[in-house]
Amino acid sequence: MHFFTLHGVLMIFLFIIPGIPAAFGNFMLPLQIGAKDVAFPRLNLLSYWLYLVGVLIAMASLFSGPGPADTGWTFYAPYSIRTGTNVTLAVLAAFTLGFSSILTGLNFITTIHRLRAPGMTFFKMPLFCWSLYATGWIQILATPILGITLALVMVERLIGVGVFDPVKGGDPVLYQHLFWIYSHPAVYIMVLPAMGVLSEIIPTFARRTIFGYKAIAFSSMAIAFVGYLVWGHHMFTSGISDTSRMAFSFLTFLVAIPSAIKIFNWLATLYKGSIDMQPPFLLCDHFYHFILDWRTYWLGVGFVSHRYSCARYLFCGCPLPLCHVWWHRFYFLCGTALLGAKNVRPHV
Ligand SMILES: [Cu+2]
Repeated sequence: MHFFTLHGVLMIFLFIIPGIPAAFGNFMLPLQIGAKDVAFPRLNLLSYWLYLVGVLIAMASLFSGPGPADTGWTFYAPYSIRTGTNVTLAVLAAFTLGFSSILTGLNFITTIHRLRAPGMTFFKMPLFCWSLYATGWIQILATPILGITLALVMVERLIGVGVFDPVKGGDPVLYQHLFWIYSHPAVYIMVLPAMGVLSEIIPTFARRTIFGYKAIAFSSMAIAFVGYLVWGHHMFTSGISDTSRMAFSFLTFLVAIPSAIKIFNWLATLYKGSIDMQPPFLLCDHFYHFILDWRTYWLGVGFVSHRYSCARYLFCGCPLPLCHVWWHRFYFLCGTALLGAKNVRPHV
């Protein structure tokens, strides 16, 4: 479990979340909207230092005290409250990295609202900026919830206040609600910027203007919004009611609509394009396979196997549903975000 926690925490908080927005967004956003810099350069620098401090704390949590956390990257209570491993430092690292992420989102949203060059209206912005804009709102609205939740874990571990541990009168399912209210939208912090990259690369290498510009722009916003409503799909086996399960399943399918809007508009952009098979384009193609697999998975196999595995879990205690979450994280998320990130390079 130490290894999986390490892998999860480093991959999610240190790499995929800041990856495209912090590394590429900072360079591309001002360039693409004709600004000299982001709106708050000093805050930007603070965000960088917070990231660095968060990384150092995460590293320190591996080598100090009672050894690396063994909770998994989700820090589920009550285990995360009770385990003797170094959860407090690991959680503090995620807390600090969260601050860095919030400041980046704040900066990008202000930059887009205030620093667009004259004539650069919202609907003239490149689609990568739209994706950063949608991502920024998630970073601002969702990340604080994670921050507060992790702070409560620290308080409970250090002072013993009963928030999540039932022995102290706390509620462990509350932890899952709070965690996933952030962590599902965080899926879109990771993938929306990658989708923005695709919306730039595909028209460039198909040598056509993007098909359905406004639809793609709005679909980013729609994904960001609907992403807040689906957290319960991570809790199908936590004892939530059948009604909640149905509602969260339905809402989760809703996300497929704006995602499919993107995919079909990309396809329409490729149609009759004069495609230049350069490496960035091939990586987009690969991304396509990831995301199409994902959608097929949700709509077909996913739904059936999900119900089946939930039932198995309820009746025989078989932890198969976990495989679903693993798949979601590692295959889809890391796959698409990484391929998106690899795409960012100067156009030929
Ligand atoms: Cu989710």
